[in-house]
Amino acid sequence: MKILNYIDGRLCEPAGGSWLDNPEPATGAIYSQIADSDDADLDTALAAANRVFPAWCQTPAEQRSRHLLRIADLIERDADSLATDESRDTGKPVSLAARVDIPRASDNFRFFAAAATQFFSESHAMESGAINYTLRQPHGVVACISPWNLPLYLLSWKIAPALAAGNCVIAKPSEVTPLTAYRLSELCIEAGLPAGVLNILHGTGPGIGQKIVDHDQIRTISFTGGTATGKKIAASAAPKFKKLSLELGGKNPTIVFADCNWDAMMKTSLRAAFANQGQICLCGSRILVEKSIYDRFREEFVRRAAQIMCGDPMEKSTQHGAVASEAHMNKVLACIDIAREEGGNILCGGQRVIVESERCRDGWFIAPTVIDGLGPECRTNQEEIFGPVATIMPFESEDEAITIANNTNYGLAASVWSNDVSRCHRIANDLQSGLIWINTWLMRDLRTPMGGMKHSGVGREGGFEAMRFFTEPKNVCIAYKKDGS
Ligand code: TXE
Repeated sequence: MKILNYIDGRLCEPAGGSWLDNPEPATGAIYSQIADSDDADLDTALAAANRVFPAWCQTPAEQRSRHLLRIADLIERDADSLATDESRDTGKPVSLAARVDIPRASDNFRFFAAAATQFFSESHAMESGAINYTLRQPHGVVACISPWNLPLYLLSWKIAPALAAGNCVIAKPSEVTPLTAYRLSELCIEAGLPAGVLNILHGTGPGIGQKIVDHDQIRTISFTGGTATGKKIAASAAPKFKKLSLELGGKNPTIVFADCNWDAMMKTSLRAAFANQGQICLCGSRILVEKSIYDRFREEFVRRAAQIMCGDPMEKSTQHGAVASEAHMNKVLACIDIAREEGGNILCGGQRVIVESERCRDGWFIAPTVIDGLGPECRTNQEEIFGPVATIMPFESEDEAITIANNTNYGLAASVWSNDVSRCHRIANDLQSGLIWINTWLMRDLRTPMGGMKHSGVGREGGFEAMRFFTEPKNVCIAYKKDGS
């Protein structure tokens, strides 16, 4: 099977004839070849996007919206096979892809189809006799670069607002998980999206990814991925004053107080730690627990983590699949070794799992791992692991919980469990995180700002924040006094 580029409305082989292997994480076997794009592919895509941009940005919002709705409908029609493909390409349980990834991809198109028709700009009247109105115009051709953990979900989260706002797009999905982006390009053709409006180039990050970032015709870049890659992109973009949205890593605290609703907290904290094998930037990987309930929490959390069903992602009963790549498995296992060296107690997991299914014997599985006995300053509690690994730490007071929670370079998300309403408001006010959940986790309203502070990124996605990111504000001031003063 060949995963082709989508350029100027057509599926095409890479100009340079170069291909990358695409393995299935659950088996380790190569099952497809990915187009490895180069400058020539980028030039063709940019020529197509620039050619169609004037027509696309003048297409009435209502019609742009209909294009996005058609794509959403087709994703829904093919939801089952897309979920199977997403599971195969990422190693995540097919049940998760069917419940979360694919529905969310169609929701993204549907949501921004509505946003296209609801977006508005401001006007400011001046008492001195003038009125300002702000035009919000699309940039032209923008870049959307997405990662491997939630492939279609995060790609569509960028593409949909960019198109809704009237831009043309050069998208670069992760080379680790390109399959559903390829499926999306087939659906865009079927939906009748005008040629060149969306172009999807496959290939490596340092290769075609960096070429896209560096290209003078790309002035706006929306990126989700690792903080180290975000730094590189920011450094390349800064001298050219490009507009950037960076959604990067996290080291998110789950803060548990003794007065919480225990059952809801336990169930959700487990999900926050291990959903998608811990490969969600919003995962709660540092669990801070009030000292009076620490022993009870540790016993139940570890017991339940050890019971999470790890197996063939294609089995409906599987709760915990493979991690996305062999390199990533080795990185996560190396992080667990560091935790051991730092003196951490591995309470469960801590190693690669050979699952029972014959098909998956060589797959890249890691058992849900819980570690305690480490202080907040150690590497394990400072660096993003991005795998099924959570640490537990005790705290004595609200102030101490906040201090530990804020004591990292990251500032993406946090969740707080307590039934004391005033305390929840106080903590939400003091936490250095872009997203704060109280008595829940990953409850998402697509209208709300999504993104982090500190090393977790720059800018916000979601709702009109995304529409504003993908448009350039231009203020027009009209004086209506006769002397024009
Ligand atoms: O992601 P990369 P990696 C974190 C997580 C993980 C670490 C590294 O901690 O262990 O990042 O993952 C493209 N110019 N997250 O290295 O490289 C790349 O092809 C332009 C958190 O696999 O950040 C892919 O499409 N593009 C995260 C995308 O960037 C470049 C999700 C993301 O890959 C590029 C994933 C370059 N120079 C990993 N280099 C989250 N925030 O959810 C790479 N890319």
